[in-house]
Amino acid sequence: MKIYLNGKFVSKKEAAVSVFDHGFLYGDGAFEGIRSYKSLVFKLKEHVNRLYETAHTLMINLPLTKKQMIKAVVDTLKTNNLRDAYIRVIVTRGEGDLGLDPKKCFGRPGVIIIADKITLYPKELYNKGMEIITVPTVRNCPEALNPRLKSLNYLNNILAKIEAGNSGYNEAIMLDHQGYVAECTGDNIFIVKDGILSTPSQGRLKGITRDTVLALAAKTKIKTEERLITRHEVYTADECFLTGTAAEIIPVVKVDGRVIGNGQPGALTKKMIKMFKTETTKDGVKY
Ligand code: PXG
Repeated sequence: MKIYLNGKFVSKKEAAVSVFDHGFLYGDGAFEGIRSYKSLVFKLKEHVNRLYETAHTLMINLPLTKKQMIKAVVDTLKTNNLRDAYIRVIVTRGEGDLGLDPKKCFGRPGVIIIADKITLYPKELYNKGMEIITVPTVRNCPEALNPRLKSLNYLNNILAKIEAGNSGYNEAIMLDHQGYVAECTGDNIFIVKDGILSTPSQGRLKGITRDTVLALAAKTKIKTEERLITRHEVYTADECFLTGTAAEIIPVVKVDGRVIGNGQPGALTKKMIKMFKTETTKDGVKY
């Protein structure tokens, strides 16, 4: 495996960052998780745009232009001879001293690109649907650390993932700071009620898979809503599913012990999975 590290390809063993890197010391950085399907990097431009938006708010000046970043991702895939892959782009503040002041980071921001494989949930769950729970840890309040930032500081999500695991579940719903459904630890959430597809409007990452599903639904005249959603609405939905680059689209059939719909992956969920699959072969950067 060859890893892109600040403009060079190095082996897994050589791919190391300084213990003084603020990405390591403080989670001071940004990342993206991207997939390629049959030599097409799905929604690469959208991922790069989101990465640069996070970096902009964090005031991290990336050493690459967006165009160079796209090329670096593609080169990493080519170097590793991967046609179907999971790509992790990591941007760190760079090396500094032991204070958290980013002004004292004399090093250039670091850019690391790893291309590998990922399986998030067991395969059979995609057919029979997943059971999830709501966990006590609420999603970061937007005014403190906006969930729209895909920062290297994922402790909020990791705490929720631990709570899910402690209770024997793979994934968990996190509520926002006002008690509405926000998202899961690494996925966005959708519900279907009376043919309308709804997803939370606040307190969550603006997922690229989520936006793809919304766009596909609009294209096929399925009504969509981005709004506040309560747990009661999830419990009483006809269908529920999660979306994410790693997860893709996964049906949810039980939430907090409540059966969703008839307890089977729903018709609209299955339709979206099918449409999404087709889309992954179309919309991206070919290599
Ligand atoms: N919410 C959160 C909190 C995420 O981290 C999503 C939603 C879905 O967004 P996209 O843009 O991917 O549709 C994410 C993305 C992992 C992993 O290693 C997690 C994500 C992506 C890739 C890998 O668990 N989360």
